Amino acid sequence: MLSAPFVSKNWICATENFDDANWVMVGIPYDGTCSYRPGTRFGPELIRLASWGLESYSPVLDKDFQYVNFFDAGELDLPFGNRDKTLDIIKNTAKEVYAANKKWFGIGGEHLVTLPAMQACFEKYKDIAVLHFDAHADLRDDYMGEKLSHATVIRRVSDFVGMENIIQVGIRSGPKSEFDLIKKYNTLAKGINDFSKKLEKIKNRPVYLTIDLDVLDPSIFSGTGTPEPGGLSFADLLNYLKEMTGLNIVGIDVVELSPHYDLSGVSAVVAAKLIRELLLLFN
Ligand SMILES: [Mn+2]
Repeated sequence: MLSAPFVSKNWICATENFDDANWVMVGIPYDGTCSYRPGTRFGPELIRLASWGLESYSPVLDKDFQYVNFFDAGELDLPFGNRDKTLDIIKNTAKEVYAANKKWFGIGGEHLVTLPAMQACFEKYKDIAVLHFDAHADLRDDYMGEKLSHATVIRRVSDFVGMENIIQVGIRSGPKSEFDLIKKYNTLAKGINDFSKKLEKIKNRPVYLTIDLDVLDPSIFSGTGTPEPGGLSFADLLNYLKEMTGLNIVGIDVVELSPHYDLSGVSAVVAAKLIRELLLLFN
């Protein structure tokens, strides 16, 4: 055996054993429908790299990441030019995770990767509720004629989950038609108190949490394809997540890091730290 230390390719603190894990982390390096600036295909590998700069202890949560039981499956090898086949591969992988009675933790990639994962989740949990953090509503019925796009993903999710089962946080950009839908179904939390009230209604149900990282303000998260000023701070976002303590979270994804738009590399670190806190909160 060689005695020098080697750096694992996997996430820091990930368990080696799939069978023992509660959560399965899957990198999904897909950015085929990005409407403005592509690059999210590089998100998962740079987040994984950034994870090695994290401490395993979170002072805010007073918990240590070493005791979180998650398996890092690595990155899916996807046929980039073929959207439908890509979505099939993601869905089948998520189905395997749910069939093994584990929870899905997807790392994008663009936001469309949420759709097949949530379809797989919905096949197992019919009464799923969805928590959606994003700067954008993603409620368009089509984007330039395309029904399947990162700009339509939550609308497609609503097709089977129902608009009344979606709670949104941080939405601050979109056409009036999207905001009319938001008002009609009262999906958008107006601050943290309203968020808590909305959570009351779903506290006994399985929940899928999808976080588009552009919900954060571009001043702390510039590495994304469609940045929107006026977003949450990291502390704001954590406060929302802490409100969710005790919920039955059965799936999570964190999407839309496009690391090369942030030359400082800070955005990948922000994403990695957020993922650590999510796993600590919902382990
Ligand atoms: Mn977005």
